Amino acid sequence: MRRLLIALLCAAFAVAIVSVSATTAAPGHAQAAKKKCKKSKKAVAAKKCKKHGATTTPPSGGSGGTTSPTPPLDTDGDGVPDSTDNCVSMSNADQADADADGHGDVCDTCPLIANPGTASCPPTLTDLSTSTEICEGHIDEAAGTVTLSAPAVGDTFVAVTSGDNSKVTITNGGTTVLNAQTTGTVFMSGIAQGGPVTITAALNGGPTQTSDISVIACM
Ligand SMILES: [Ca+2]
Ligand SMILES: [Ca+2]
Repeated sequence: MRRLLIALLCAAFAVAIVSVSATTAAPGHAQAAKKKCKKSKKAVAAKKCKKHGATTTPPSGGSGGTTSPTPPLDTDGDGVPDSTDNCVSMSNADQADADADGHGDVCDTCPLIANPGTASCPPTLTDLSTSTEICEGHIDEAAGTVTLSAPAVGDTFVAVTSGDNSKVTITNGGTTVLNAQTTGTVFMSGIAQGGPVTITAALNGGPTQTSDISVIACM
């Protein structure tokens, strides 16, 4: 009887130990299993990325990312940014501006006469035409015409000079193009026979126009 009781106690004790070891070992085993699963998932994802040629990027906001500055706008691609280009729509790397009005020569409608900002080009002298001949002894003969590129704003005086005052003189030193007109008549006097004599017209010191005239004997 005593032996039987001892045997039963031992059996009960053994069952208890097995039960306790089973309950305490379970969490550790579960954690190990979870870790293994997590690693396995990462490995699968990495393999998938590699297969599609993608690379992993650091999370945004971290210290690993860098941004390059946006280059300034250069519409005509001449190397001069729009913000400082004197001709934004046409390439002019040299930025040439003969009349220094801020409009580059290549897109300045009047490159030799300053028209800063939105100002239109002022009228300029475009032509001087004279008779081929003028009569000796004729005084104040209408023998020439000057032409402006646009109607004069106010009365505009055009200076005209003779290359040889002993043969041809210019009455009043030139002619006046009246307000809103584009032409003016040049009066001359024939002094002595000879020629050709070069006549020159100039407006406000700008480009000049020239023409030749001779003095002949007239009946
Ligand atoms: Ca440019
Ligand atoms: Ca200019």
